Amino acid sequence: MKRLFFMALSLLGFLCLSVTSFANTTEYTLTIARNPVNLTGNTVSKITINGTIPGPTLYFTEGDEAVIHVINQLAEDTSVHWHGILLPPLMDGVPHLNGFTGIKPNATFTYRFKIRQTGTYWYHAHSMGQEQDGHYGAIVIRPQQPDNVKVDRDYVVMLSDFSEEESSTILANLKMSSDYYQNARRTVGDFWSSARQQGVSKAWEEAKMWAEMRMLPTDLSDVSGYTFLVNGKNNAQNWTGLFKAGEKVRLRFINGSAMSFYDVRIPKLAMTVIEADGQAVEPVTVNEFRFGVAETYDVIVTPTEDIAYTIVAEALDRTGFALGTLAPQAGMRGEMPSHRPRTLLTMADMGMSHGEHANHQSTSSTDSSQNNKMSGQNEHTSHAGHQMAGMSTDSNQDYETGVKGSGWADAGTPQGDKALSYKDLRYRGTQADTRQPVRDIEIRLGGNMERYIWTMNGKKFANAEPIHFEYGERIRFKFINETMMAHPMHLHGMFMQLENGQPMDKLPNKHTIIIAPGDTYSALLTANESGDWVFHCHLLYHMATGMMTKIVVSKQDPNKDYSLPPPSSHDMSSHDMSQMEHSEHNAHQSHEMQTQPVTSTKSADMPATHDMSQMEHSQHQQTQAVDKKAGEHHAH
Ligand SMILES: [Cu+2]
Repeated sequence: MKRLFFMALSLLGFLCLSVTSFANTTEYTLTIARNPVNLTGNTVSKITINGTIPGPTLYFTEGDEAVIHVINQLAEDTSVHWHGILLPPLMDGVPHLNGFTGIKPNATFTYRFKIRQTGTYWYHAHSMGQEQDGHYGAIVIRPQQPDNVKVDRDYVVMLSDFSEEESSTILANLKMSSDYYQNARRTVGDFWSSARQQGVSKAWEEAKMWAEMRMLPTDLSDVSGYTFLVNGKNNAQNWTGLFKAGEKVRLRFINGSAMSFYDVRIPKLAMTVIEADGQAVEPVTVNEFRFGVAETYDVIVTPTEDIAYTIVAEALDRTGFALGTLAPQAGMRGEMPSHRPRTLLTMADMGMSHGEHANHQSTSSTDSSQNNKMSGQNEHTSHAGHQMAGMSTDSNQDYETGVKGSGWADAGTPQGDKALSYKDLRYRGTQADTRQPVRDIEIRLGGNMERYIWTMNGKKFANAEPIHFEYGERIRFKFINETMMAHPMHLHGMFMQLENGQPMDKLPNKHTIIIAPGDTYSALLTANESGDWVFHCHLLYHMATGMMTKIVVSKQDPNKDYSLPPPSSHDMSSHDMSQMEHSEHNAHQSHEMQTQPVTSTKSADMPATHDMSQMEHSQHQQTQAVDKKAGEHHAH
C-alpha cells in the first residue's frame, strides 16, 4: 500500500514536471534590416538581425513551444529557415512551399513550433542570396533532463564567409564566367612541374582535357576573396573563448558559410566529437575535421595549460583562415598557423580513375604515394597515404574524405594526426527504424559550367518534378557526384541516416551530407514528416542556379499501422558496400588504436558510452511518441 502510494506520488510528480516543462514558451523577436557594416576596412550595407552579424543565438529547451516573431525591414521579401529543426512544414520557412509566401517588406511573421530535439543548429534566410549578405544565426537546444555531457564552458563557434560584394553581384559574376573567382588558376609553372613528374606528353594530355571540360584543376571552390569570420569577428578582432586550465570546454561548431569548406583544427588540443548535425554520436577523438557548408559538429576540448590556443579553420582553397582563440584571459593570442599547400584536382576527383583506383589499393603503400605524385598532387605526406598503409579496400564508396588520390581527399593532415572520417560517426543510442529500404532513389549531381547551372538528375529546380514518398516509407538515396566539386546536400524536415558502414541501428543522423567530387554515397530515410520539403545543395550559388528538388511526403493514413519492428542491433544494411565497410571499420579502428594514443584515452574523460546510450534511447522514444502525435494531428 505504502509502495503504491509512493508510485502514485512519483507519477504525479512526473506529470507535474512534464506539464510545466511542456507548457514553457520561449519567445524571440528578430528584426531583419540593412545596416552599415565594416569588417574589411570598407563600410558596406549588409543584412543584420537585431543589428548584428550573425544574429543572436537562440536558446531553447527540448519540449519548449518556440515562438519567434520575424519583422522584415528590408525592401524585399525575406524568410527564416530553421536548419535541422523538426517542425510542421508551414514553419520551415521556404517561400512558395506549404502555403508560405515569404515575409513581405514591413510585415511580421510569427513562427510557432514545438521543440522535439536537442543539439546545435542554425537559422538563415531562404530568400535570394540574403544568407550570404548576413542573414544567419545559431540555435542551441538544451535537453530537458540535466545534460549527460557535463562541461565547464559552452561556446558557439559559428564560421562564415563575408564578402564586401552583394550576393547578387557574386551570382552575376559567376553567370558571366564560372571561373570569375579563380584567381588561383593553374599556371604555366604548374604545367612544367607536372610535366617533370609525369612527362610532357601526359601533362599536355591532362591540360588539354581540363581545357576541353572548361574546368580548372583548382575548381575545388568556385568563389574566393572572402573574409572569414568566427562568430562575426574577423581575424584581427579575434573571437576569444575563456577557460581555466583543466576545464572541459564544449565548442559548438557551425559552418554558416555560403560557399566555404574548411579544415578545422586546434593545434595542441585533441577534439572529441560528440554530436554531428546536432545529433548524438559516440565520442571520437580527432585532431581535425573537414567541415562542409551547413554542417555542425560539437566537440569537447580540455586545455590543460595556461596558454592561448588558436582555433584554426583553414579554407579548402587555402586562400584564408577563420581564426579564433581559447585563452585563460582576454587579449591573448596563440600561434599563427601557416597555410597548407593548395591541392589540385586530379582524375580521381573527376570520377575518371576508378579503374586505376582499384589497382591503387592493392599496391604497397610506397607505390600508393608514388601514385599520388603522378596524379599531380603536392608532394607531402598525405592523410590518404597514412590510411592506405593500414587498410585494404577496393570500394570507391569509402566514406573517407573523398576518393583516395583525389585532390579533395588531400587535406594535408600531418602524419600521425587523425582527421575525422564520415565512417567514424556512430549514432549514440539506437536508431528506431532499422528496416531495409523499399526502394532506391538515385540523385545524380551535375552541372553545366558554361552557363553556371547546377542540377539534380539532369534538371534544375524550375524544371524538376517533385519526388513523392508515402508517409512512413523507408527509402535509400543514392548520390552520384558527376562533378568536380563537393556538394553538401541538405534535406529539410527530416534526418537522413548516412550509410557509412556502421550497423543499421548505429547509422548517424545527418541533415547535410558532403558528397565528395566524383564519389558516390548512400543514405536512408524514414519519410515520417508529412509535407513539402526541399532537398538541395547548400552551396548558395549552386542552390540559386538549380541544384534543388522538392520532396513530398503524403499525409498519414488513419487506417494504417505505422508501428516499427523492434530495432535490431544485428541487422546490417543490405547494401553490399556497407557490409564490406563494416569489417573495414573494425580494421580501421584497431589500426587507429595502435597508431593514435589520443583515441585510447577517450573513455577516461568522457562519461561511459553505455550510460549515455541509455539516456539517449529513452529520449529518443519520447521524441517518437511526440512525432506520432504530431503526425496524427496532420491527418485530421
Ligand atoms: Cu553544390
